[in-house]
Amino acid sequence: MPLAMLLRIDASSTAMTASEGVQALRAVATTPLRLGPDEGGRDKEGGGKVDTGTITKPKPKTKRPSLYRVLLLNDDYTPMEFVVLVLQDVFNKSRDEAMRIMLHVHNQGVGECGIYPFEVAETKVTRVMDTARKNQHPLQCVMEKQ
Ligand code: TYC
Repeated sequence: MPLAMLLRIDASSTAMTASEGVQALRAVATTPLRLGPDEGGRDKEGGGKVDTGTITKPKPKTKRPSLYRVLLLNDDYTPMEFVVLVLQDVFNKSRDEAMRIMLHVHNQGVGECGIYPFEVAETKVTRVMDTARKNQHPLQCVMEKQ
């Protein structure tokens, strides 16, 4: 409530009784001060926070995305050259790195092609599975949460 209204000191004011005056002064004394940003938004005693009426931007909360490992599985039928080409094309590996990963999968049964955020990993798995199916190879590709 504006001070002028509480104290009835505006043009349309009428006489105030003593108890009205005391009430008005109490209201002024108990109304929180609206402090500006340079006053730290704290009351004069340096106590708790006071509503400054200032709208501030909420702090942007950034979350790092969960990561997923994309794995190739070995089988007895998919040609080695096909696996190497998939690793170069889908996972952007060099010829040497693609060969290394393919041989690792061939010998160990499973191997990592890369680690990506969920949607990137999902897209890569889909691309591998789609090209394998189109070429009638049983190659399997899966993703697992890191
Ligand atoms: N084991 C396959 C072969 O001997 C080659 C192969 C490698 C297949 C890796 C799948 O993910 C794979 N032709």
